[in-house]
Amino acid sequence: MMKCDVITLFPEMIRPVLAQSMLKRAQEKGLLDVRVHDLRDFTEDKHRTADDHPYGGGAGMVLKPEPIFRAVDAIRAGGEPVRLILTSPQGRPFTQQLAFEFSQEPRRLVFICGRYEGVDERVREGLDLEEVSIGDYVLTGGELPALVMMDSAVRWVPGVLGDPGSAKEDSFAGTLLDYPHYTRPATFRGLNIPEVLMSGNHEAIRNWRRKQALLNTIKKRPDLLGKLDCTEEDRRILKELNQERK
Ligand code: 4H7
Repeated sequence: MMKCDVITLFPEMIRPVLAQSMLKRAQEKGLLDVRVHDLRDFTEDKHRTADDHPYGGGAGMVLKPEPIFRAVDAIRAGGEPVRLILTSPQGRPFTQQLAFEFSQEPRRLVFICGRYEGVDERVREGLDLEEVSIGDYVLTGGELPALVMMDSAVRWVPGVLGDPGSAKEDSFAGTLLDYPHYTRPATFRGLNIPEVLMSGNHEAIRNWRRKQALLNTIKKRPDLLGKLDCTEEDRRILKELNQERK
């Protein structure tokens, strides 16, 4: 069971996504619990102000520390231990490995979503939090990264995917890209599916898929091959591929 909290100025960026597809079903099955907290509910002035101008001047606004600390205090008041995550471009990279780790986390995962120019630095100084980034690009807010991390982690919770093998077999689990997939019709606009997939020879199909996965990885992400610990079979297939290229 994965337990999450999201602290955000835009709860409606989170809620409709949680109400669809796998994230919805994971919650219905009791495998995921997400509580969305509107940062404005933790302000104390009549205008419900969550941001303010930066000290030292400059353009844009900064998220005030008090509402964020109050939101975290309110979550902590529930008595469950928490793991605080600030989604930020300055964070350590989010990976399949960290997604798996989140899925196994017994504490509540509390995602703090930054906005505007970011959060007051005392949020980092005063809260024991981890800063995590979904990639080297800038977004207008931390909400999409929080959704990305929850989505990627929940796939690892047993029972969320129909077939327990699915999470493991996907791209990156073994640092290889995926093999090509086909469904009906067998011929579409003159394009045929590979013969082997109709052969009923499961060993040959398994072999073909592994070979295509290796080929895909060589072509699209050669950097990933370095990290792969090759099986005997992989070495054989790689040799075959080398032969075929000559
Ligand atoms: C925390 C601090 C995550 C959150 C600063 C968040 C990219 C990622 C944000 C900022 C995010 C990621 C505010 C800094 C907008 C940049 C223009 C929200 N962007 N931002 N500024 N890669 N933005 O995971």
